[in-house]
Amino acid sequence: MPDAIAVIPQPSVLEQTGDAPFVLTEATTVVVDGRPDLIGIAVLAADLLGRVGGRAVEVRYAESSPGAATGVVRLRLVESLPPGDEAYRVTSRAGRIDLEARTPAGLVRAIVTLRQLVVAAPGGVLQVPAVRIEDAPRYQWRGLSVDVARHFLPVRDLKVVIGLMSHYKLNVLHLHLTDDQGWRLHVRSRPLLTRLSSSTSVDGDPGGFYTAEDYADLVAYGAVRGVRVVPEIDVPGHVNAATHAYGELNPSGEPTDSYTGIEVGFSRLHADLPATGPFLTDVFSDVAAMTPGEYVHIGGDEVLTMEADEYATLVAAASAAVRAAGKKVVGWQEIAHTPLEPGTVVQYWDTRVDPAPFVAAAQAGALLLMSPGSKAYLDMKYDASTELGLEWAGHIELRDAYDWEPSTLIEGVPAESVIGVEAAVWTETLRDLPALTQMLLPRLAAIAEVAWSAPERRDWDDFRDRVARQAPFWDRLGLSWYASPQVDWA
Ligand code: TNX
Repeated sequence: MPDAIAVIPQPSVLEQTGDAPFVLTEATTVVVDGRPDLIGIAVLAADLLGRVGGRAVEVRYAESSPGAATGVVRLRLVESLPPGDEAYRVTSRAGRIDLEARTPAGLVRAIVTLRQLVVAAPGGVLQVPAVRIEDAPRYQWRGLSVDVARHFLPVRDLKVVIGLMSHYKLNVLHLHLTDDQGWRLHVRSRPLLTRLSSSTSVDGDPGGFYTAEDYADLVAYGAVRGVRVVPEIDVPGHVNAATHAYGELNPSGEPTDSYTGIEVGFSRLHADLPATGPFLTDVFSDVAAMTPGEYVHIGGDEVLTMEADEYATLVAAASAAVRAAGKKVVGWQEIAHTPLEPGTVVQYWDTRVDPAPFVAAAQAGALLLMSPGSKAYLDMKYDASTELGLEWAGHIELRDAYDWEPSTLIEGVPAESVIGVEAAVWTETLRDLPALTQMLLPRLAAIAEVAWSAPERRDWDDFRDRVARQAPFWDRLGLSWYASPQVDWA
C-alpha cells in the first residue's frame, strides 16, 4: 500500500522494494555497537519505537548478540553515503531494519524517519513497509526561532518544541532570550538582569527565566535529538529589560520603567556611556561560555532611534565580544548596514524593505539565513479569522509557508550564500504552549520541507496528502493544531 508512506520532509530517494513489511512485536530489539557516542542514540531509538508501539523496546550491544536474531533494528556508522554529517540510509524488510549514517547526528535523522514509517495495519499490528531510503539535507541550517521574552515558556514546554523540531529534522533552536518585556537567561556576571527583569511579560502575564542548569538541560536535550541551541541577546535595541535592571546603561543613570506593551523600537543602548562596553563584554562572554554550539545571535533589529554610526559601533562591539569568546556572529537583517566580517550570518526577515544591503552583504562574504516574514513568520495569522497572531507581514496559510524557494526569493543573492531557512514565532499574542503549537502546526512541517528537501522533490499536492497523515501524531501528543482548509484531514 504505497500511499501509507508519509515522510516529512520528503527524502531524496524513497523506494518501496516489494518485500514483506517489518512487524513490530514484543521481541523487537535495537542493536548497536557498544560505543559511548551510540548508546544514547540507541536509547532514543528504543524510546521512540516503544512509544509508538506502546511497549518497551530493548537495546542490545552487537558484541553480546552475534548472529543477530530476527526483529532487529540495527544502527550502524558507515562511510558509503551521500556527503554530509546528516546523511543517512534506512533499509527495511521482514525481520530486519538497518539504519546507517556517517555520524550519530545522521542516525538521529534515520530514527525519526523510521518512526514516521510505522503504520497500523488491519488488526492493529504495527509495521514498517519494506523500503530503501537514502537522504541528506539541502541546507545545513534548518531552524526555528522562539520568542521566550514576550511570553516565557518553561523548559518542559520547550522540550516539546525540540521534540517536534527533531521529528521534522530541524536542527537549530534559536531562542530570543531578551527583549523590552523580560530577560530570560541568568547571566552570572549580571545577576540583576534576571533578579529585576524576569518576572514581567506582555499584558502583565507571569514571566520566568532559565537558570544555568535549566539552560544546560535544554542544550543537552536538544543535542541528543540533533537540535542545537543558538542563544540571542538582542542589542542595541529591544533592551528595556536590561536598562530597567542596570540604570548605568541610561544617560540619566536611573533605571527605566518595566514594560509590558507590544510596541517596538523605543529602547536603546548608548555607545558613549562607560557602562555600555563592559555590559556587552560581560553578557556575551558569559552567554558564549554557556553555548557549546558555534553561534551566538546579537539581535540588531528595529533600532529606530539611533544614528547609523552609533548603531554600527554597538553592533561591532557586540560582535567583537562574541568573537573574542570564540563564537561566530548571527544578526538580524539590519546588521547588513554595518561592516561585517566574512562568515557572519545575516537573518533576512523584513519583506517590506529594500533588500539591497542584504544582497550586498552576501556579495561581501556574509552567509544568509532566510526567514521571510511573509512565509516563515509563524506568528502571522493563517487568515482573517485566526484569533491569535499578528498581521503585519500578511496572512500565511499552509501553502504560503510551503510554496517558496529560498535561493530565488531575493534577486541577486548568490545561491551558495544561503546557509539555510529558519521559521520564527514571536509571542506577543501567544501566552502558552497550546497557543504556540496552534501557530506552528501544520506550518512548521512545511518550512521543514522547504529547508530539507531538494526543490525537485517538493510538490504541494503530495505534501498536502502527507501532512494530513500527521494529525494523529499531533493528537497523540495532545498538541493543539490548526486544521487548515487547504488539507483533507483524514
Ligand atoms: C518584528 S522580526 C520583530 C519582532 C516582533 C515581530 C512580530 C524582528 C527581527 N523583529 O520584534 O516580535 O516582528 O511579528
